[in-house]
Parts: sequence; structure tokens; C-alpha cells
Amino acid sequence: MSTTSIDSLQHEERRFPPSEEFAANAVASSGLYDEARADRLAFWAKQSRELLHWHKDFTQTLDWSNAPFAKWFADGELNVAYNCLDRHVLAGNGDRIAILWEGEPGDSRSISYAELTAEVKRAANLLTKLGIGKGDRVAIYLPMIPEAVVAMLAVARIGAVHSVIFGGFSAESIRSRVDDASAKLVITADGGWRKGKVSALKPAVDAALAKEGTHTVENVLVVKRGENDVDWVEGRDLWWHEAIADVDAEHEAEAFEAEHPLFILYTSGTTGKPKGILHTSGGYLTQTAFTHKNVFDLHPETDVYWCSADVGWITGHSYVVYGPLANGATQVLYEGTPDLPHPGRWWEIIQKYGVSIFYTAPTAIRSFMKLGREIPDAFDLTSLRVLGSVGEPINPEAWVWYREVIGGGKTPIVDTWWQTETGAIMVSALPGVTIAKPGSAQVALPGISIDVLDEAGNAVPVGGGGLLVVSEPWPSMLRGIWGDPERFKETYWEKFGTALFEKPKYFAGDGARLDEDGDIWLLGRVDDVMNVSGHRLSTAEIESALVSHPIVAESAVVGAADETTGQAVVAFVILRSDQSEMQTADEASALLRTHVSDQIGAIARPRQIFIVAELPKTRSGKIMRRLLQDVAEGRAIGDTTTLADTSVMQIISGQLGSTNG
Ligand code: 7RM
Repeated sequence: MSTTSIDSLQHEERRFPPSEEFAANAVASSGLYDEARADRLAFWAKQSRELLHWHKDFTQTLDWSNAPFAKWFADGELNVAYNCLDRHVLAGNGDRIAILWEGEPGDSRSISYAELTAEVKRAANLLTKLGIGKGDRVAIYLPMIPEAVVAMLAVARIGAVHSVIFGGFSAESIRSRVDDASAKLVITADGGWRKGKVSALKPAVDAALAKEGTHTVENVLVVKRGENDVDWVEGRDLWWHEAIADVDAEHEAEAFEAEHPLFILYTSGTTGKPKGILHTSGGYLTQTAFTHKNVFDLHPETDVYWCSADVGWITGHSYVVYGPLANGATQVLYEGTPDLPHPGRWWEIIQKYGVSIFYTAPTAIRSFMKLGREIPDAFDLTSLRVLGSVGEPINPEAWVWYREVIGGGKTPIVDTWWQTETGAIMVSALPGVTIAKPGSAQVALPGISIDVLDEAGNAVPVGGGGLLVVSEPWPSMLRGIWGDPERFKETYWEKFGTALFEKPKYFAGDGARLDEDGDIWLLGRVDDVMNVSGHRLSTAEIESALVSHPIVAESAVVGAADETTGQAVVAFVILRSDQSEMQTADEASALLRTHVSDQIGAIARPRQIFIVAELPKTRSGKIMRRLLQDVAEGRAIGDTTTLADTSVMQIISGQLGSTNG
């Protein structure tokens, strides 16, 4: 909700027509729209056969008879890793570079498709030797190093299921994910480079595995990267480089059913417990490959692609690992922070490798904007020809800056809307086809059906706001929530269509507006999910972390508009009565910020914590976050008439004169 509307007035009238360079792509792409409109399923079947190698062809494209549980290409068989590796080598492209890796301290590695294939084959043999088989879950907790990609592909190659846990998450987050998926193996590193120093990873895994619910883990495989000292559990822990040295180099990829599970990725929802989003093989790989090729106009022989996302997020899964590798792309992988050892590090990397396609988040763009254009202007960025944005709405001002300063005023920008659940891009302009409108994600991709509906399920009129839904199943859709089919149905499918309806529609949780051209403008989440720097965080999850601390009686968390990160976490906390005198509000607030960071991870640490005496509640006891949001954003407080006690907000805003927070 926050940033889109403010400066859209200033830029809304600006239109950026496609340049001549993309004329050929425009013709090809409009053909895709036509084909998909004529027969959506035939379109996806054709794309899938063109983009992937099927060991066994499929006869049925979609089985939606058990909606909302979909099956795509169900009787087909393929191997995801073979599609990302072996077939490129067999096609004569083994010497093509797959990964141009940059470590934060300045070390680098360049890895060809032949080398990556060889490495994944060894890793697959190692996993098998460790007793990992088809369907077993493997947790991966690694920095942005090539072994992260190797580990994911090796797991996929043997038909096991990976659960990648972002390296910024805490021991408790690792514990709950390992427990939920009953992981048999954890792959981690001693540490990785982050913000100019080695940040240890293994201690968090050790701490997690010392907790309850993690007894399923038999081994911990440790990549040496940080060279930091680590504790060692004999019989459980193995060094990756030692263990991989004495396994066979040959490995033949076995074919698995199209619906065989590929990975689980946990994401925040509206409750305190993250959901394990399940993705499967054939449909997921079809749509990640299709979108990566067409949304970015990829030419794998000549392009150098870079997506700045960490593999711990869905963007890293789909647009660092599976999409680009399925398409045989050459890509940059960067371990560290954007501003080290100097604030132009990213632009230096683009110059060094001649990056032509760059995909990043609005938060990053806004923080570079703040530093001024002198920094990127000092580098040669003329190799760039397509820019992408993902994770949150991009405000028109940042959009225009991105195009002018980074894209030299000539590159198309694709603003891509999608989710962990959708698996791949759903709404985006196509370069060369769509007249770009800064701030609007614009149109559904070929083969994707998007609607904006009101609460009753009716299409909103032009200019109207409503809820974003996907009205037809799509190949890379989530297949469920791990271990919780009821929550899957409830969360996504029951708002627009129940078992009574023949065809339920997918409710995305985002608000959207349609303009007079039919373009889609995303307006932010309509549920209690926040978006901080393009990362999803749940208010309920942070609230439960807060109340797990013995000094806290009650808490309420809101996402407050933030100039750089889109939203920021702001918490309101009532201390237990015996605690209020024990410490100052400042002390309590500092203690609790650290506590949240320990419980979930540094990204969830509140920007501010206000220690308050009361929270605004309705008569039925529901916290009115809207009012707290007014306070957190420094606005006049809205309508308080539905509060059980109307004086509460006066007390809270009165208190804010005090210094805590
Ligand atoms: C890819 C990713 C999903 C949520 C989604 C939206 C927001 C993502 C855009 C966007 C406006 C965009 N997956 N979102 N992309 N909002 N414009 N181009 O971020 O599962 O982590 O988050 O992110 O609210 O529901 S995610």
C-alpha cells in the first residue's frame, strides 16, 4: 500500500514504448499470447516439450479433477538435474560457463557446464552413499557459494527433496524446518563471507540439532568456506571436500514422474508457523524455464545474466538455479553484500562480467538511489539490455531512476509479480512488446489467467481496487503445504470457490487495481503479512517470538511504511506487571529486538519496539493493527469508535512522546 500511490501522480503519465532493438522479440512474443489464448493447455504442453528433455513423454497436460490438487504432465518422466546440466553438455555446450562466482573478499571461480555436471554427479553419489534416497528430505543451510547450487541439483538428481533455509535464519528457524520436514541430512558450511567478515553458519546448525524434534538427522555435511573454527560431532559431521573425494565420478540420472516432489520452501503466512510450500518437478521446471527465457529475452549464447537473490528465497530457487540452468544460461553468482569493499561493488561486477540482464529488488534500487548516481556513473554499464524488478511494488520514482541511471535510459524494465506459491513469474511486461508504465506490473503472461475481484467474487470495474486471483491452474503452482492439506485449501482456495464450485480460484493475498488499459497495479498485502526489503514476514510469527520472552505479556506487530525497505517491522509490547519496574523501556526494547533476531533471524528484528500499557482492541478482542500502523507511521489516528476502550489510543500516542523505541 505504501509507496506506489505517493509519487505515481508525478510519473503516472510517463510511458516508455519499446525500442527498435526488441522488434523481433515483439513479434515472437505476441505469437505466444495468441497461441495461449487459442488453447492454454496446448500452449503449455508445447512449451514444456520445447524447453525440456522428457525421458518419457506425457499424454495428459493437466489433471484438475481433484482440485485444488493439480497434476501437470502427470504420466511424463524427467530428471530435473539432467535438464539443467547433462543435456547442455551432450548438446556440445559443455565449455559454456554456467557460473561466474564472486566471493565477497574478491576471490572468484568460473565453472563451465561440464564442470558443474561433473561436480553434481559426484555430489549425487555422495548423497546416495550417505543413505539419501528418493523422497528423503535434505535441509540446506549455505552461503551464496557454488556448492549451494551443486547441493540443490544433487538432491534433485537422485529424487530427494531439498529444503533450503536462508543463511540469515536462526537456530530455532532451522530446528522447526528440520522438524517439520523430518530431514535426514543437513548440508551447511563452516561459515561464509558477509559484511566484510566471516559469519559462522555451523554453530546455528549445531544448536538446532541439539533441540527437540531433530532426531531424524543422521549426518551433517560441511562445506569449508569461512575457514573459521567449528565444533565437530564425530560420526555425524563430515567435511564435504573429504567425503566427495572418494566417490565415483560417473552417475546416470534416473527419470522421475513429473509430479515427484522437488523441494519444500518455508514462507511466512498469517499464523505463527511458517508454511512448507511444496513444488514438484515437470510443471515447475516448465514455467521457470519459460519465464526466464521470455520475460528476460534470454539469448543463452551471448547473454550474461545476474539475479542478486539469495538461494534461500524462491527467487533464488527459480531464477538463480532452475530457470537459468534449464535454459543453459551463463550467470553471475555473488556471495556478499552490495556495498563491500566499496559502495559500487555491484556495478563493478556488472562491468567486470559484462552483465546484460540484471534482476533485483526495489529495496536495493532505492538504497542505491539514496547514495547518488555518481557511484554507478563511475562504471561502464552499457552491457545491460534488460532490467528486472521483483519482491514488492516498485515506486515510479525508483523505476525511472533504475532505467535512467543503471539502464542508460534505454533498457526495458520488467516488473515481475509472483510468489513463493506461484513458483514462477505470473504477471510481467515482456520486453519489446509492452509499453512500459513505471509502477505497474502490467499484464498476465501468456498461459496465465489473472483477475481482480471484489469480496463477493465479481470482477472490479476499470479503475477499481480488489483482490488478485489466479483463475486457472498454472504449471509451477504450489502442490500443497507440507503435511497440511487442510491449511492449503483454506489459505488459498476457499475464499473464491469451495468444494461446491467446480473450479476454485487461487487467492494470492495481494490487493490490486486495474487501470483503463487493463494493466495491473499491485497494492500490497491484504493480510497480516509484511514485506520488508522484498522478504515476507508474518506479524503473527514475530508476535509469538515476542511473547515467548518471559518479560512480555502481550504484543502487536505492524508493518510501517519505510522509505528504503518498503515496510519496516514495528512492535508494540506490554510487559508483564512484575517486569515494568525491573528495567527501563529502552532496556526492554533492546533486549527484545535481540530476542526476535535470535528466534527468527536478523531480518525480523523490529526497527522499533514501543513499550506500552495497553493495546487497541475491538470488543471481540481483535487487535486493531490499522490504528497502530497510524501511530507507527506518524499519522493522525483513524476511526477509534469500534475500540472496546476508546481512550487507549490517546494513552499510546501520549506515551510516544517518551523516548523508547
Ligand atoms: C517473488 C517473491 C510474494 C509477495 C507477493 C507480493 C509481493 C512480489 C511483486 C510484489 C508488487 C511485484 N515471492 N510482490 N513481487 N508486489 N510487485 N513485482 O517475492 O513469496 O517472497 O513474496 O511479494 O505482495 O504476495 S514471496
